Amino acid sequence: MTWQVDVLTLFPEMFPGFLGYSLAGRALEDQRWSLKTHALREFGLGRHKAVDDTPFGGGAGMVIRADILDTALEATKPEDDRPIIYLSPKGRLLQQADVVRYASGQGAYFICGRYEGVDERIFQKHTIEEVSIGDYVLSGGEPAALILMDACVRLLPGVMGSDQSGVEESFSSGLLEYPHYTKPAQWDDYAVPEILLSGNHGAIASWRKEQAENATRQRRPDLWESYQGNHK
Ligand code: 6GU
Repeated sequence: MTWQVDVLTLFPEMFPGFLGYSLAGRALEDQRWSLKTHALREFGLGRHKAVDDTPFGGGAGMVIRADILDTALEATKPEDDRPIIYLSPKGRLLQQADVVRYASGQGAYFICGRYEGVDERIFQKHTIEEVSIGDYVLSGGEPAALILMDACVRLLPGVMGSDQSGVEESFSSGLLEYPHYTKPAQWDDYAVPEILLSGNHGAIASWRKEQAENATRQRRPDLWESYQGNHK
């Protein structure tokens, strides 16, 4: 079974977007996953196919109507157990563990919002995971959906090839990655760390671990705390 993505959006033209140019685009061509968009506009009301309205209680911006979103969901939502994910800055912060969980399932159904958001009552009727990709605000959920897809697709069988780069990486070890170097060994005034040229694989592994730990301690005290907790 191919890993299947559906996206409900006001901007279907944004997909596959930048994914078409990378590993995920190649994997899409190779049918290692599938992508289907659904235009929310088609479910809009009246001559202008309106999908939103002004917020009750006043305030800026527009809110996507729950009834319209519901009609769209009922018409297009998955028949299988794929999660319905609403991308929003007030969602639970996406972690690599979530990406691994999504990638190991059948796929996902993404709802991309715009404006100030969606009428909250949609979450009462439907089981929807509200997910954020970081503590900053985007103008819409589409780039976030693309990013989440990219993170999942690279983990699908056969997508990254036979190398180890998908397993031995940051966030599965709990540490940031150690630094990488390639030829030339001497570039202008800058030399590659001597140990990497030593051929001593044990010493190299220790050095890399130390580098990863130092980087994590300095840059990400939050990750460092939980790493230490997990390695007691
Ligand atoms: Cl998932 N959506 C939007 N609109 N902004 C975000 C986000 C998502 N994650 C961080 N900022």
